[in-house]
Amino acid sequence: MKNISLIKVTLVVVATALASSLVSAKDVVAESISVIKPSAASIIQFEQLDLDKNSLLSLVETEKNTLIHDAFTTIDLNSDATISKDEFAKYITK
Ligand SMILES: [Ca+2]
Ligand SMILES: [Ca+2]
Repeated sequence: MKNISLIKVTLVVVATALASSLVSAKDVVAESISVIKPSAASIIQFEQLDLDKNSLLSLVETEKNTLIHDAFTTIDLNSDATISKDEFAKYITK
């Protein structure tokens, strides 16, 4: 009987170790998601502002977002009077 309970204890220890390694793996995933998050959020914001869905923001389309609107000429790197997703992402991640 002693042997069986020893095996049980061993199993519990192994299970606990496995569970904690799963938790730490989750933490790593959560960390990498939080690293990706800012640019993902910016793309969602871009798409919300892009009313005619042409993947470009005009000055009028940015009027709802004061920060973007005020920085329009700064964000518009090639000065074509529209903000592309690339220009937007570069500004947000800067
Ligand atoms: Ca647009
Ligand atoms: Ca541009």
